[in-house]
Amino acid sequence: MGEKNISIIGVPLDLGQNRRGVDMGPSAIRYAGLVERIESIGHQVMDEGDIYVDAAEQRDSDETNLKNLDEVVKATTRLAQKVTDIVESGNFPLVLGGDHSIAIGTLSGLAVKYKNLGVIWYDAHADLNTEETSPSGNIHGMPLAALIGLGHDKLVNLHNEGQKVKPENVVIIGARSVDPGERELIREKGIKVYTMHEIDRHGMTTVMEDAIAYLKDRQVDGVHLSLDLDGLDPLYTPGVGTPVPGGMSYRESHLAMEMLEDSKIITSAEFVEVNPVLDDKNKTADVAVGLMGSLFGEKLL
Ligand code: EXY
Ligand code: MN
Ligand code: MN
Ligand code: MN
Repeated sequence: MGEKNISIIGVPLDLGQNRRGVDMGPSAIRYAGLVERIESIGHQVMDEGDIYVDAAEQRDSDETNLKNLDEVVKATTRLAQKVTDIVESGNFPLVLGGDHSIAIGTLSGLAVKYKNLGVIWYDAHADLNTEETSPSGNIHGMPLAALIGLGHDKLVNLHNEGQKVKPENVVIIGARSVDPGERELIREKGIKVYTMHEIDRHGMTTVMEDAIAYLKDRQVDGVHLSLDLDGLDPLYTPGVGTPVPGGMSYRESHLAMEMLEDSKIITSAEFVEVNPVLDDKNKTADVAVGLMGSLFGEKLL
């Protein structure tokens, strides 16, 4: 594994959803020993602190089915600029959530450099809702829609105008809770999705081999891993805001990370939805740090 220069950014944002506590995700992950873990593998690590997040005037106000829109836009805009700076400095951006709405900032920042970026969305959910289709008005269920150019223009045009990610460059892995509007969008845009059914039928090895080959065929100029800890089964990651039973196992997830490391295709990553308030001790943050270890080349032997 070539030594990397990794820049860590925390995003203590919980305004993209309703359950308090996920703003403490970055602290929980640091407390789980992230910096030491990655340094022990031989990488250079720079912890660049946290993005400032404004307090919400009317938290969860949902007159527009886009709760806390302005505060989410402000925080993700700051994040986008920071990610652009990190990428332009030549470092590897490692973003810590915070709820999954932060991905709008991360990927908007990456899109300044990567014009044909691949995205691996490791998640129980598709996160492809818009204000028209969302059952909750929570923006953490909308990032991928906004990034492919659909939804409120403050989200779609964040940091720079228009679409940041092409739908044909997206691979969703682990989906098992997909809303009607999202299903329609997946069919309409032909988005590649490996649900838990495919993972059960074919196994994680085949799914990851196919996903990596698919993205290579797309001639992507980088691949971003957006890993939502609720993609794993809640048995392993109970500290998440929207747990869904029947998820990916601890070992399936490590195998996925090990295969991504082996492929050398990953150019940036974010780990989101760690909520220590809902957790069993710091178990979910511990799992997140372990997965990052595998993603950055930690070996079992
Ligand atoms: N699909 C549901 C919604 O849009 O409200 C649940 C979304 C959960 C999103 C979490 C981040 O993955
Ligand atoms: Mn998600
Ligand atoms: Mn999710
Ligand atoms: Mn979630």
